Amino acid sequence: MQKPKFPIFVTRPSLPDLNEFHDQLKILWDSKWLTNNGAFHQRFERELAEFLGVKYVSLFSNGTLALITALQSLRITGDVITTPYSFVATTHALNWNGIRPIFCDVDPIYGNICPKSIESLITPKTTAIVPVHVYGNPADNSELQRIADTYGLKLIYDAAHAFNVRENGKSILNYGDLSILSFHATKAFNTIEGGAIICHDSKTKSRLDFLKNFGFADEVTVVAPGINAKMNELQAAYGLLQLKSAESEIEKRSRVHQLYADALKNIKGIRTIPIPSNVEHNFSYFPIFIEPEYALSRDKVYEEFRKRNIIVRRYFYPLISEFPPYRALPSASPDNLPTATNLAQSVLNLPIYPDLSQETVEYICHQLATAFNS
Ligand code: T4K
Repeated sequence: MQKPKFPIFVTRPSLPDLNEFHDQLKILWDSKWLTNNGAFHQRFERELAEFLGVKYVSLFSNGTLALITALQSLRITGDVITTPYSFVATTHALNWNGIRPIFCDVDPIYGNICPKSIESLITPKTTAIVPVHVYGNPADNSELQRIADTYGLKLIYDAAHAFNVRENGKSILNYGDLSILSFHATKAFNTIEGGAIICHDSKTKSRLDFLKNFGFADEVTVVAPGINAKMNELQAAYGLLQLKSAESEIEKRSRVHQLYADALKNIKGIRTIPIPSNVEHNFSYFPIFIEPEYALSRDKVYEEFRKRNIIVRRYFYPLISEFPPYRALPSASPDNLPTATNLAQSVLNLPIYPDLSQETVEYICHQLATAFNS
């Protein structure tokens, strides 16, 4: 088995057929309608909602602005309970709304916010919970909804990783008050940059549409201090083409996932995340956890892979609670977050994308199996 000649990145985006995209561009050039709820945008919102099995989609220019706007739309203030084991945008979106994040520990298997730890963090200032379906693995949604209902809290999901993930045949994007998606180039479904808010009724959809367009309800009416977070026509046209291959791309990812799962299952000190039988996954990430019994430390494994042109990543290390804007918060103390701290110190994300070759996956697994001795 040969070291790859070129860097193998943690992910590579799938792109639509260039000729088909060119045909769409011709329509765009002729219409000269480039943004602000154009024909592609309207069609993409409808087709995406149907594809995902949700009622309403409001498209956004990226997932971060979608989350910032989702929190605005529900007028969330005060304290919000969230997870430190995520991409930093989850907490930044709270910060941009003047909300104080309250970090909660996570479960040791999936790395999702741990409902058992939430209740003791609730105070009169708590207004909402912002969980993340980390790596696309569904959070404990029924328990999160029970807590939200009991304490009168809003539930807004950062579902940036959860494109088309289903539980018992239904989209997990239907849980809670709102869910946000990211269509960044590194995601299982991309529109280069992009995102969306999933909501369950037409009034909320209208409000989100106003908010992402400066708060305009019509030419002369501004109903809220909105922002500019619209997806443009070029990306919507690209997204429509991406939808055509979304299922087959996920299917290709599932094959890569299975190769890893089979090859790594008996390596002492390497833990992977199981997928429950009632979950249809999107296979967007392949995290492994390097446990103390493994021959090398996580950071040594990270370095050894890089020496061999395998550009692994440590999603999510450091924890968000360790970054300077947040580390002085009382809830950021590692003593409050033992499981999240442990996961962040042991995680490594292996490359996964639709056309990653079997040979490369075998090379990666062989390196892990032999502790880089071959
Ligand atoms: N919530 C969660 C839970 C999230 O994970 C994210 C984003 C958000 C919210 C916010 O959504 P957005 O506002 O981004 O829509 C990446 C992404 O930039 C970020 O979108 C993502 N999460 C995060 C987990 O990962 P980096 O800094 O690791 O990306 P980068 O540029 O190092 O790319 C990783 C690898 O991907 C590269 O080594 C090569 C490959 N790549 C990347 C790009 C951009 C390509 O092959 N082509 C490309 O165009 O953050």
